[in-house]
Amino acid sequence: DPEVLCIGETMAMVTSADAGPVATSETFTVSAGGAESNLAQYLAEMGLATAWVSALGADPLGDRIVAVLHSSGVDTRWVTRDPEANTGLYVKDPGAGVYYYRRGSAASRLGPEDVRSWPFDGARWVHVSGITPALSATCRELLPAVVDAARSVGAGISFDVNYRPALWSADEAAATLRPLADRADVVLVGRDEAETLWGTAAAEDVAALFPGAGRVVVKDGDVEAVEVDRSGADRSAGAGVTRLPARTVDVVEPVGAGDAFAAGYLIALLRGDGARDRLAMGHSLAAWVLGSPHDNRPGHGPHVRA
Ligand code: KDG
Repeated sequence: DPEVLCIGETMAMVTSADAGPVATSETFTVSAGGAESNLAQYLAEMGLATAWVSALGADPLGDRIVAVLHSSGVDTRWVTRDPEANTGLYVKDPGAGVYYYRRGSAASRLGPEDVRSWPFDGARWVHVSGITPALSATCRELLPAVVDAARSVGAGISFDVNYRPALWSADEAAATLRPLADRADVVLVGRDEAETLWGTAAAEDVAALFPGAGRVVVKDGDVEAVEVDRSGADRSAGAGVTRLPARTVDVVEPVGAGDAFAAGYLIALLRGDGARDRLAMGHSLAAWVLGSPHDNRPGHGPHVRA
């Protein structure tokens, strides 16, 4: 049974093969794009029994996503295929940004009742992100149910804020995401993101937004990452604050760096590393993906070989 569950939407990701604009490129690659499944791939490759749990359309793009995740060793047994909805699509246009075609997607039709069929028994850790509540009204009810299920089996919860402005307003996101983050054991948030949503940027102030969360990690791009840890038995001694500068890298494409950081941090946390090593592992995986045009697993390439 899986020890880690990563729950959230993955879309078919379309990128031009020659890095040219979508409007004129002739050749495209299709891979899997999803914050939570990006993380699942790193964890699986590090040897953790990891399941990505979600829904896809009963379509060939859904088959392709399953194939990509399989090739990284991710357990996809709990991915349902919805015959009445499509797999979401995500198009990257170099220089111009990303375009979503995901409204009404199979994953957007997930809801709190789905949690009952997911493999929480035996899970040690559950990872979710702030993208999910932006997808639909039923998805908004999903995360509280996931948190309840994780708590009921004693699993830890990580929550990556992942504010996506294309999906909802900052006001709505700020109000919805704060109580969810407050219930997590680990909150990962970008300094810019915290500033946009809650008008707070200093790590200690950001951590104070989520007093219920054991550890809050604030990532300040190419500057540093800061962990505020209030989880220990020495809680009375106050929060432990650890800061670690980011690595210097030539950035090829930043998409996916947050997922890589989160994966590195969690891999280190789950194997019992201390705060400095948790941040260092986050920076390492982030640097690796920043220097590559891919969203995840640089070196593996976006293609699935049959
Ligand atoms: O973190 C990278 C993700 O943004 C990308 O893979 C797509 O999950 C995605 C999203 O919803 O933006």
